[in-house]
Amino acid sequence: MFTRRNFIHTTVASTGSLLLSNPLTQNLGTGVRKPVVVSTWDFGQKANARAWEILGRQGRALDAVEQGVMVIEADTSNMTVGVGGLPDRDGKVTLDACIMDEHGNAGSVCFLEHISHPIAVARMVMERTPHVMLAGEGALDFALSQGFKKENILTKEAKNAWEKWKKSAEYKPIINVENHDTIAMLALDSQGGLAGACTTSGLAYKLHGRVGDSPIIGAGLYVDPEIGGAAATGLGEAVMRTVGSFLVVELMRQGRSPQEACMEAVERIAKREKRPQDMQIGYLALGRNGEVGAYSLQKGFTYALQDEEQSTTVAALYYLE
Ligand code: SD4
Repeated sequence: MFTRRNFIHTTVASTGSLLLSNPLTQNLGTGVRKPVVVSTWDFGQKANARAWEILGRQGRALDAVEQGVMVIEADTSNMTVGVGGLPDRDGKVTLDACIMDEHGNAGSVCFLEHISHPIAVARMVMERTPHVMLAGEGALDFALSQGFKKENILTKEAKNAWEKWKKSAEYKPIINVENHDTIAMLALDSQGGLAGACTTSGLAYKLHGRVGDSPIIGAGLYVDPEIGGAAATGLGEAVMRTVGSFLVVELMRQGRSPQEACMEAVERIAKREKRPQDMQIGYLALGRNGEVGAYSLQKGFTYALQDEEQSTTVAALYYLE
């Protein structure tokens, strides 16, 4: 449903950029906007600022997305990404991340412990191994072999939160984790190169061994250099069941705008899931012309955008009232 609040917010935020996709503007853009970077949630603005330091001096989108999301991985004040992430129900912080470059190459790590920058390890998997994905102890061994150091990434605050949770041990996904969550970033550089990155500690208090959508190429992130990129945040199981980010990009290939593609992918989940009201899913998409789309199942999903004209956050339109 399009609410008045979202309508106003999106309209204001899109002033000055015809390519910022929303129902008012999505068909008006004809040129190419680059460079541009978008990322999930309000905290994406901080990550975009770092990415922009690279994009603004004609750097590579791949470097921008890696460096950008690393800002959030290093930030102990958020409890959903990198150091400071909330642990699983056994008290272990296990991280998932993936990255794709402007040629469609991909690298990923999942179920990785003790390393604060899983995105950098994912990039090394892409660039230094013949593989796409490394998991668990193998991913850790690989990281150590590449010079990463084993760290304690369970902060006191996260440990305390887990101790408190253990008293009731009630497990249910939290719909919007106080508006900061998985960070996924998509960037288009001044040469037209597209890249994406996604990194998370996953669902808080998940079963030990659980891996979400974020490190799965095609689910949490997908970049097709010819078409555009898409990324997901929210309940990974629902995204994985529909191969969400790949779906968004494929819909764009068939001619949907990034906005229309995100909407269709969310609607598919809303129709398939038994209790969509109990979960949140947000998609963010970037076309290769710099057009942006975003849509979520419920109210609350925001994304951050930076281009030559603006650095802003936008409340995404959403499906359920
Ligand atoms: C996961 N998709 O592990 C991630 C978590 C997330 O908003 O994005 N939450 O399922």
